[in-house]
Amino acid sequence: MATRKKTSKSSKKASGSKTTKQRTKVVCISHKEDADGISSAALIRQAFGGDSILVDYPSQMEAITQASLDEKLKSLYICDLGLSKKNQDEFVELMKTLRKNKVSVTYIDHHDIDPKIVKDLEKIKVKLIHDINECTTVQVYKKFKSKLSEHSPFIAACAAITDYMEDRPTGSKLLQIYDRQFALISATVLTYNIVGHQKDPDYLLYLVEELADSKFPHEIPNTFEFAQIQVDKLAQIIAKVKEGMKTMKNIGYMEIIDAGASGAVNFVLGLSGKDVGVAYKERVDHGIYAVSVRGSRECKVHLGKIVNVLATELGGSGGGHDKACGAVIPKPKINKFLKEFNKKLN
Ligand SMILES: [Mn+2]
Repeated sequence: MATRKKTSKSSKKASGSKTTKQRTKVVCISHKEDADGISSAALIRQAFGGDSILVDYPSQMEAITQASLDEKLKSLYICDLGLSKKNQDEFVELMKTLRKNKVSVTYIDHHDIDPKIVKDLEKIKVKLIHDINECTTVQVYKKFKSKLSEHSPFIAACAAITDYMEDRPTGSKLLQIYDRQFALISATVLTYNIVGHQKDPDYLLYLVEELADSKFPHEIPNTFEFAQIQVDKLAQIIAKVKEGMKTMKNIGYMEIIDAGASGAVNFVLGLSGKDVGVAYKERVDHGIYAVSVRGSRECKVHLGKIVNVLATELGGSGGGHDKACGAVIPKPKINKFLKEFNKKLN
């Protein structure tokens, strides 16, 4: 196992100074579940230093709240974390508090956003970098290119690949710099290491540091070996999905027991022959289901918008992209969610 560096680059406490509350800290809160979130955190770290805080959707607001209470916080970057009907107003309120305290806030994202929230954020001068047509890391790269290393477009290209956005204007240009197969294998190995380490926050932070340090995924020890283990697990999931998947008129769906829902959902989509696949997994301690949804190329509706509304109606939350999104649904409501979702796709 490689030696991991200390995770904190933040400035030391000003010793002996009696003028308190000097704001010096740079913090980036980013999405921990995929290569776009991890790579965004890496490029922000490369450009501005500071601390990285990696979160999933259920813990997003809590993390922003915690960071906003830090009296040393000077500038906050929030990356690849989409908002939903459930949390968007609370998000604006938190931003207001931060702005009152003169904290500089940059919000960089590519998920669907309510135009009203855009206005609210612009009004309080949150720096909003938002384009639904490029992944977050590509937008970070474009915006802060002058502060980034020669290696950074490679990180951005990998993030674009894993977010299915390597065909977009900037994403495709960045990918063209590199050999396609080299970028694909790097992005994929990176993704498998991220997905397989969701319960190891130190490892995820280590990945952020190594990427910020301009390392290729293959230069980080054991990444390919680890990816091979993940690939084998996925092969086993294929067999399970073939056995356990069910269908309604418009969806294929399956409850996942011993793997991640997001790892299984593409197989549910593909093997069901439907245009929409749903995989869900119980979060045992929370009384909720984590739901992953994917649409085929033929799927013409915006799944993220539908799921955002439906999940909120059922007391959960959700949202995301047109063909890839997620939700949190209270456990007793999962069947209702599936039925209503199927109906809305008519
Ligand atoms: Mn993303």
